[in-house]
Amino acid sequence: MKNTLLLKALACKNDSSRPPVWMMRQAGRHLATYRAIRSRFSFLEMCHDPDLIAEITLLPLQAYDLDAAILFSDILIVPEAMGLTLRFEDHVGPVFENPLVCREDTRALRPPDPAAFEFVSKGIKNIKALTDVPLVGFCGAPFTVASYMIEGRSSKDLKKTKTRMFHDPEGFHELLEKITDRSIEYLKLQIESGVDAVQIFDSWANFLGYPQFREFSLHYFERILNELHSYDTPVILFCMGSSVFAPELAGLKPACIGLDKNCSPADIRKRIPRTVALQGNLDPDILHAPLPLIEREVDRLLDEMAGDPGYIFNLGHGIAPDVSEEAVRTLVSCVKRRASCPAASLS
Ligand code: 1CP
Repeated sequence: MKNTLLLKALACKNDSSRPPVWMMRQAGRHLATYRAIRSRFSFLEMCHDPDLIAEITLLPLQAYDLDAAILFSDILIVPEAMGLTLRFEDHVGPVFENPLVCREDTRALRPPDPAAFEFVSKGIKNIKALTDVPLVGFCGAPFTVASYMIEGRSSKDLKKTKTRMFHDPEGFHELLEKITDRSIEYLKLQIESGVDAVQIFDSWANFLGYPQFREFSLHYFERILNELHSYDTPVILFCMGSSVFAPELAGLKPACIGLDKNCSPADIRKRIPRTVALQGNLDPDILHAPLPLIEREVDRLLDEMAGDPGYIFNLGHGIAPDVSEEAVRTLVSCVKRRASCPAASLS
């Protein structure tokens, strides 16, 4: 591997004058090359085909000078392997035809099948043969994945999920346990197939109150981290809500915490051990701003975290589909410009 900047930052040992840069949802609809492939295949066809997985994962690396690739796949591949029928509708997003409405539905979920994720394993091997930048694998956090399995589609309030959680906590834990088992299996397969780091996305953790976050999300992060411990592969925990939950996440000793947009990373750093890397957290909507404003905000974040050997530049959530490639290119070149500046030390 030629570009090791991400791995150095994940180890909190990046002594270069700039942080590594990659972006959540970099391999998606904002790219013209992605949309061209998407016009020929359904989203699930793309997710299930190892050659397309590799081709799409590499698209953002061809468009921008990034320091990491993220596997092209989706968090909902896990519930699909558990027996839910998934489709992606234009203008709607993911839809499960048979969402979980009661405890019996959870008990009827399909048992583990070692061959279920073979296409992902082949996709990862294809990618690794084609690139020398680190590859980030991922899965959804059990709480976020459970919310899709219960709601059946994207939801603005997670009302069904939280009602189920409060009315039948035991049944809800039963579901979270099952998702956790399959997620561990899925991440182990990704690691054994060659990914260099993994990220767990708890995109809807911000819907949880503090005690519920501890009970219904943090506990399952801990189970996953314990299971992956022996691999030595860095694990990044990303939460919407991490600006509040970061100290709890740090207590699990992940390699890195992905921060949402609602905090100052330098403030969070004061409360997080120097052995845990921080990733984030530019507001993704800044990519809709005029280019000089994008540069100003990227510079502001770089100044804030200058000299931190465990900092990774990223957004606070994923790139929106209607962002221009010019905006993303501006962001990346602004980070790369720092390569010629001397490293400042963090006070
Ligand atoms: O129609 C299309 O072309 C599909 C668009 C698309 C893409 C490109 C979806 C549907 N998923 C993806 C890829 C994807 N999803 C990646 C690939 C790599 C990359 O980051 O570039 C990743 C990491 C995900 C993860 C994912 N899927 C999350 C967690 C991250 C986040 O953004 O919060 C979530 C919540 C999903 C569910 C999902 N899949 C797709 C959509 C539109 C959604 C979200 C729907 C919603 O807002 O509820």
